[in-house]
Amino acid sequence: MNKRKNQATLSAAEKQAFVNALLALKTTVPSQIGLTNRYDDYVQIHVDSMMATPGWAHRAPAFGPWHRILLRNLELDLQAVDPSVSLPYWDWSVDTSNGTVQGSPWTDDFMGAMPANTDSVTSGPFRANHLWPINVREPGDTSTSLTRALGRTQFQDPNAQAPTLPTPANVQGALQETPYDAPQWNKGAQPSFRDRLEGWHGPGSLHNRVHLWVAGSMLPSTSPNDPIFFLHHCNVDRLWAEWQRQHSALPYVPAANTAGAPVGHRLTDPMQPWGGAVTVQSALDHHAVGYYYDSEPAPPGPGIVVPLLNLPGFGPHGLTSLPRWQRIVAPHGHGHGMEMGPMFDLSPEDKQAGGHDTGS
Ligand code: CU1
Ligand code: CU1
Repeated sequence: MNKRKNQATLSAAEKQAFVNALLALKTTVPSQIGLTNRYDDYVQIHVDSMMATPGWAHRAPAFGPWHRILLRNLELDLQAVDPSVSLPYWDWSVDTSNGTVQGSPWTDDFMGAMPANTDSVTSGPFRANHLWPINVREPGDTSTSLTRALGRTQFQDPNAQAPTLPTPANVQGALQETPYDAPQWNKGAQPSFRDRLEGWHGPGSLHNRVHLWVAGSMLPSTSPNDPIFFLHHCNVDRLWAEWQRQHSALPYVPAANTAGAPVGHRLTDPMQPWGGAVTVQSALDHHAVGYYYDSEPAPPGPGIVVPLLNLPGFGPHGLTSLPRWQRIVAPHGHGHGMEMGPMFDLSPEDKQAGGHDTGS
């Protein structure tokens, strides 16, 4: 079975293989939905997830399952380029430096080091004017290359500054929260592990804070433009898997047919754009999806079930019928298909503390 490793432990050769596979998706593997390349398909699908009503993937229960399948699909595409590659995770509660220190992903043999006085990525494999143009953009967004703040507040959203990353205590606190989700199944639902992991409540603003800390290309709905998106979400997925292990008696909620729960987020609902056999339920056991983490015991057996493998690539489900290229995150205007407001924000607890984390 596919083993996902902590990026801090990758060898130089493993880093290079991962980077090369990403570059291949961006430069040589064709799009399956009429875009420039296969990598950009993932950016567009993430945008589309926000355009649908109800949304497919955020501020609602399927936040965990939907991103799990998106990541697995990318991982399968990477493995079609190089079977030795698997998706690494960035444990942002431990490897917190924005410099080129041991364990940092911000090095020129991996995600790229940051220069001191700009938020432009100017070195490493994803640098400007090299192999990583930003093609899928929200209207009004003119940056055609990657930008990152990495905790420097002068380059961050002035309304949601994150000088620091979530702490191990923030993570441990969130892992204690049950049940998985709760009515109203939305942003701010409590108590809800999903809502706390996403970062809408609780100390540390976990997932959201990491987007706000990296900032730049990680702020809009096109955030998968930055490959760190996938290492970030891989860690988010790992934390969900850890929560599932620690609370194995607790079911996914909402169950099928739960009144008032959004379509696409109940247990047996198909998830878009995959549809068909890719349901919320099919994503619950990550071993059945085809991988495990180096931070958990190796599961017995090959464990390959993966309905995903037998499906065609992203089909027309829901994609061609959706309006594209409309600004979704509108600081001064209206969103489309979702509530107004920034895509990511600090929790009320962290807002009160001026962007600093607020304990555990
Ligand atoms: Cu997302
Ligand atoms: Cu995210």
